[in-house]
Order: sequence, then C-alpha cells, then structure tokens
Amino acid sequence: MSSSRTESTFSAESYFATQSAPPNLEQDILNVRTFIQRHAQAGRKVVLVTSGGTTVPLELNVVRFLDNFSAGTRGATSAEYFLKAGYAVIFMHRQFSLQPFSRHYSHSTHPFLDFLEIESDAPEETGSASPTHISVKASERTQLLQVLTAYKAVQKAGTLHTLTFVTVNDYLWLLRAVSQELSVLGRHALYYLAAAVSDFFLPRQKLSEHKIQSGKGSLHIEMDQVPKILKPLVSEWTRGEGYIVSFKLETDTSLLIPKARAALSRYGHQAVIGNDLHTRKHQVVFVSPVQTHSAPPAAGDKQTFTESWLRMDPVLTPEKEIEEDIVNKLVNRHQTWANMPGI
Ligand code: PAZ
Repeated sequence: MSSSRTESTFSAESYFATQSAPPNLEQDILNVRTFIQRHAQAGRKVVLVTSGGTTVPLELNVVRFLDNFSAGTRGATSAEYFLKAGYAVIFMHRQFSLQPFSRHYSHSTHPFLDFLEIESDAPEETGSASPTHISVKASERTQLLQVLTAYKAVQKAGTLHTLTFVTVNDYLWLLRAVSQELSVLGRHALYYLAAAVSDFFLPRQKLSEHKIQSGKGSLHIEMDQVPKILKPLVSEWTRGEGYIVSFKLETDTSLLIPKARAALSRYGHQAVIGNDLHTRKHQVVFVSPVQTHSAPPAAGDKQTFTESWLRMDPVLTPEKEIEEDIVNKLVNRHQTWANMPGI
C-alpha cells in the first residue's frame, strides 16, 4: 500500500455528492424520525451514541476490507448508563459489535451456554430419558436478573433504538441523516461519538469491481482522506445547538490533550474525551473549551481549555465501569448546557 500522502480531495459536500447512500437509509431515517418525535413529545432528552469500528472495502464486490479497532464496549456500556439516566438512546453501531444488555453475555468473554444447567426430573439411578429443565447457575442469577430487569424495562418503555453500519460510507450517511433529524430537539440532544471511524477510504470510483487478483507482485493502494465531518455536524447538521462530544484515541498519551484542543478549536464542539488504547478502560481525559455562554468564540478570540481526568482502580474496584462516571459527568454538563441562556 502506498504511504505517500496527498491533500484530501473530499470536502463533506463533495463526498456526499459523489458517494452513494446505503440502500436502507430512507427507511432507517423514517424509523429514527418516529422515535425522536415520540420522545420529544414525552419531554425526554435523546442521545445519539455511535459505537464500534467502520470498514473500508477494497472492492465493490467486497471480499477484502480494512477494519478499525473497536469492540463496541465503550458505546454499548455508555448506552446502558444513558438509559438509566432517563435518556432515550439512538444506538448507531457496527453490525455484530457489542450492544447494550447483551454485551454482558458476549460469546468471547462470558458465553451464554456456560452459565446454563440442564436438570432432569428423573432420579439419577434410573438413567431414563425424561423431561428436562434448563436453569441458570446459582452464581449467575443475581447479575442476570439485574440485566434482564433493566433490559425488559427499556423494551417496555421503548427508549432504545438501534441502527447498524458496516462501512465508513454507511456511517457517514447515517450520521448526517440522524443528526439532522435529531437537530429538532435543539439543546436537548446529546451526541456521543464513540465509534472508531476510518481516516482513509477508497472512493467508489476507484474501487475494483471484482476481487483484486494476486500474481502481479505487491499491491499499491492510494487512499483518500475521509472528510472531516465534525465541522458540518456542529455548524450545519445540528445547527450549533446540540451538546457534542467526540472521542480521541491515541497510542501516545502525550498527544491526547494537544489533539483534543486542536479539534475543539477547529470544530467548535463542547467536549473531547481522550483515551489511550491500553488504558482506555481505566482512565480518560475530558477536554473542553472554557465558555461562559453557548455561542462558539469569534474568530481571533483566544480560547482556553479545561482538562479533567477520570480514573478508576481496576484492582480496588474491578466491577466498576468507567462509563458510569463518564456518562454521569456528561449528563450534568448537558443539563447545564440545556439551561444556559444565549442559544
Ligand atoms: O469500543 P472499545 O470500547 O473497544 O473502544 C472504544 C474506543 C477506544 C474506540 C473509543 O473510546 C474511542 O476513542 N473512539 C474514537 C476513536 C477515534 O477515532 O479516535
């Protein structure tokens, strides 16, 4: 793959003018609209949670693709805490990544079949085939009951709506459409962008139609830069009213704060949550502009920022999930934002 870099050729506008919308977009949006209307009428705040990684297909008939790291833990866990805090949640996630509630029984970390037991009615010595019951191991019951109770309550209240994406193209189209829909809620909408989104992609015009053949030596692919969509998301799609939180993942912790500040200056949103790949489950940093009113600073204004770290000790509190504290902090900040004069 070529490592040479050229300037991005795609603005958000030219991206959407040249790349095709996913086939189910219209139906997805109708469903989202109904969900938002219902919760707006009930006076509920709504949060859009994005979660999981996006793929970049290398062929139109996709055999191979590049993927982005992310299991969807951050998004799925946070969605549960937002639901607990009374929000309606639009959970936009990578197909087959972790989801709220079912994440507790992921096939790789806590397989469902391992905590079920088969009980027979017949006395053991008869050895006869007889009606059987399935039961949950005693050690698993308390947690399962908690998860199941919360899940059933959310189903009954209809406060969780899920949408899926696979490619970065699906993600960008969905994000634009959902945020435009959600903008009707103004400052009562929260955007929590935890998905790991590809920075580079292959425009459909450059994709090989069929499987790329081997036999011609090494493969060189020059990728285009994915347009920076936070700018239009903040100022156009959400009309500058929603409370927008993006995430920044780095592997060099010293880059987190400068890159978060740069993103806030460039895009004018409310917070960046920085996390390092290896410590992301135990510590994150909140970076925000210091602002006394909700309007973004005028050009030339010197911006200042605050940073605050959230840390937890995995040895002292192994059951604790950092997303609980992240979400509590954001719920408070969002409340303050929603009550701020000047929007
Ligand atoms: O999904 P996960 O829990 O495995 O990882 C979460 C995360 C690190 C992808 C998320 O916290 C994050 O930083 N998302 C933004 C990544 C980025 O594009 O910088």
